[in-house]
Amino acid sequence: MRQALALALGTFLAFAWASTPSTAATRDFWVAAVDVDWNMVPNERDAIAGMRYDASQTVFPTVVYRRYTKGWKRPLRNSPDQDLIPGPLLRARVGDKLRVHFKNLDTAFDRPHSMHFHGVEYKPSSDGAYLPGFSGRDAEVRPGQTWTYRLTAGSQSAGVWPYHDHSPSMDESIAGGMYGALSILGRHQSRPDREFVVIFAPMGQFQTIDGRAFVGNTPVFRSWVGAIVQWDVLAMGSEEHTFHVHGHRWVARDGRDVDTQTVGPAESFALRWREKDPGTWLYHCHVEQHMMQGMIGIYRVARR
Ligand SMILES: [Cu+2]
Repeated sequence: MRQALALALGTFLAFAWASTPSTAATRDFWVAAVDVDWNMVPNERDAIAGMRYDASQTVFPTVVYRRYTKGWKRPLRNSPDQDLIPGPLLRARVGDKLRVHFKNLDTAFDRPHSMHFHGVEYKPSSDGAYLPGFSGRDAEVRPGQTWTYRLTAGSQSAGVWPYHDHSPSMDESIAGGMYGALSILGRHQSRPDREFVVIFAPMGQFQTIDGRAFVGNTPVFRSWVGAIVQWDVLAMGSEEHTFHVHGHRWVARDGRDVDTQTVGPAESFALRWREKDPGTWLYHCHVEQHMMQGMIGIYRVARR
């Protein structure tokens, strides 16, 4: 009896395995480090507090990650919601291989740069982290040079993870916005209808979301009633942040329903809901000092 059961179970598992769609793919991404003048407050105001700023307070030269077409032929927007900060959202599925082709096109600062990825599997030559005497060219890609990082989305890689510069210029590069996110679906997980990336990080005198401060500058995320919405929430820097969305709740990792969730340096989480609440809502860090220094934005749900 036990043998028969084991056989039946084995047959079932073999069938389940065989019927798993073979979707594993190799995904190529083309990314470069480019120097830009970045404006943290393009509309020059904190509309909620009624404060005004001018460009001398909000613009600074920095280096960021930019998405390119194959062979770095043509620059692209990093995503529909964000032009340059964060870097491109690198999407994959468990089982996929990722090849991230990186070129340092920084001509303003003459700094080395790199990409270091959380959450995925790789050999030390794709670590991108500078360690004198041990690390190689992956960890200090000089201006004009390139490196290809070879990553695998393993069985423990489902979720959202940060990537960032880990070269000798790591400190100033991260302070200047050299970070982004990987978004890896589970083997059988469907894609959401909308996916929003929120990266909390300090920048200059401001506390920013995706390198911008205050409503009207931070991304305006949009969805519609019935849409499956995913928020990818990450933090860089040295502080904890508490992600909060008005009028909505979601299920945290421990199974509780929450409307506020904490994220610390280099931590990340993804959350989903099916949208049912039309209107214009706020999302923000609920550390109130951070919110007042810029970590707040608008989320708009169409009635549809
Ligand atoms: Cu915060």
